[in-house]
Amino acid sequence: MDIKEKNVLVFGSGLSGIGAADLLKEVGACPVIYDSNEDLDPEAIRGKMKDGAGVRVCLGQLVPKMLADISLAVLSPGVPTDLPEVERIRQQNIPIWGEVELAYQMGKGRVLAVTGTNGKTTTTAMLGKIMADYLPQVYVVGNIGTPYTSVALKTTEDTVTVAEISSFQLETIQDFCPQVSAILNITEDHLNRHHTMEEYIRVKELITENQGEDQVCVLNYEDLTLREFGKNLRAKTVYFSSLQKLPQGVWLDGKNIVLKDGDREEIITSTDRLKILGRHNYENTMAAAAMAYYAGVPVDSIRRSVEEFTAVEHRIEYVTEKNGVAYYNDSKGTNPDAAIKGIQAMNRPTLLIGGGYDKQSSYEEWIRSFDGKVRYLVLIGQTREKIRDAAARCGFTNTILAEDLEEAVKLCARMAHPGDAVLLSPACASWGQFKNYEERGRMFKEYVRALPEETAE
Ligand code: UMA
Repeated sequence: MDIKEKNVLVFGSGLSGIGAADLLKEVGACPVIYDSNEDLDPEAIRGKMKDGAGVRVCLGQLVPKMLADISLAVLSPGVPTDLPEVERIRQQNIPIWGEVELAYQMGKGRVLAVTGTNGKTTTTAMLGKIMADYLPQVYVVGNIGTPYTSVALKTTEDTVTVAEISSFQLETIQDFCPQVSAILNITEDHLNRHHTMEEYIRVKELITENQGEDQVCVLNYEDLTLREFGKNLRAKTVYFSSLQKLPQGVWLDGKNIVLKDGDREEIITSTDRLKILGRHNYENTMAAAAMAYYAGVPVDSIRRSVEEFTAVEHRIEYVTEKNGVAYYNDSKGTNPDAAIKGIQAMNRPTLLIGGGYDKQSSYEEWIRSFDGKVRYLVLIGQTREKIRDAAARCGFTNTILAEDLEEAVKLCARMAHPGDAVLLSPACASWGQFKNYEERGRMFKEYVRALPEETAE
């Protein structure tokens, strides 16, 4: 589609919206930024752009006249596709692309894309490192925090773009086609947006929709939905498994991560040599290694990179020790399944801080995974009563409701004994209390660092 001099509606004025608007302006299109939040300041929105002068900004209700001269609409990932405003755009026969599709259409070079309910950020960051250690120009983009549109015009036939792609972003792709894709796992999340598990799975699987037989899709063999899905792909399926030896693909053999491609079998590394912990992280490593291998990186180079890789911020991140208590920030534990990984990684009695925005998840499985490790569950946010009731149904009654994160940290500090851990791993999104999980994690670390150190008398 030729969008030069065309008016393009950019829905959402967050990171993705600004990235999209900048790109559109740079290619000679006319972005019109629309945001349903009428309290925003149009001047401030223009100010976030590289060159926002003269850009039309519409706030509040999306009225028909705003759509009169629009040729294309670009949705930010946070905008639900079944919103009445989006329906209105559809009724006007205006094509709708997601921000990722816009970037893909305008970008060049190879794309490697990672999706899955959990582990996406770690896998993307690790794959980004493997690729950047081997190749001169690599961009790491997407849900990880840098909008794809913000780098798309810098890409060339020789660059590689490593993208973390969420289900929100996959909903609005059209031609997006990674050379290598991966779906790490699919467990319950974002049901408020996708409504049913079937729909959530369908959307996740779109990552491989446009791939052909020269392309590769890496899937978790231990996720039964994905195991089945992999049997009928146009792309070459490569499985990884943390539980069993596979005829081909990547698997964990004791401590060794092994790759087999045809007759060639190689040990990529041993889990003892990795700086990230837990079975889920070994799975992330296997996925990243498989993707890099099929993107042409030699095993020696993959080995060096994965062994150097350290954990990403907000993912079971060690903060500090105060008065003999270790504090961990797992703010990225934004759904029950991710939070289960958080609690499983703890090897001390733990005071757990949970709760937040209600994505209509069920919490029982998370609570059952406490396994006697959680001394107190301190709850904050919209879901705090819901989680307390779910915990009571599971027989866990050591729950405390706190006003906010700061109070929760102080309560934990007061109740913790030397040798305990305090873990923020909320099983919920941060929205409503914080801008995003990063802000929640940063605030947690600030509150922890501000706790007084007791000095021996
Ligand atoms: N908006 C509307 N109407 C709506 C919804 C939102 O006008 O119905 C407006 C809001 O008023 C706001 C803007 O849209 O001004 C926000 O857009 P957005 O929610 O798409 O957020 P961005 O700042 O563009 O950030 C997005 C991703 N956010 C979401 O998917 C919710 C970021 O992922 C991503 O890092 C960024 O693009 C860059 O690619 C964050 C996230 O929470 C980390 N992702 C979810 C997750 O990981 O679970 C999917």
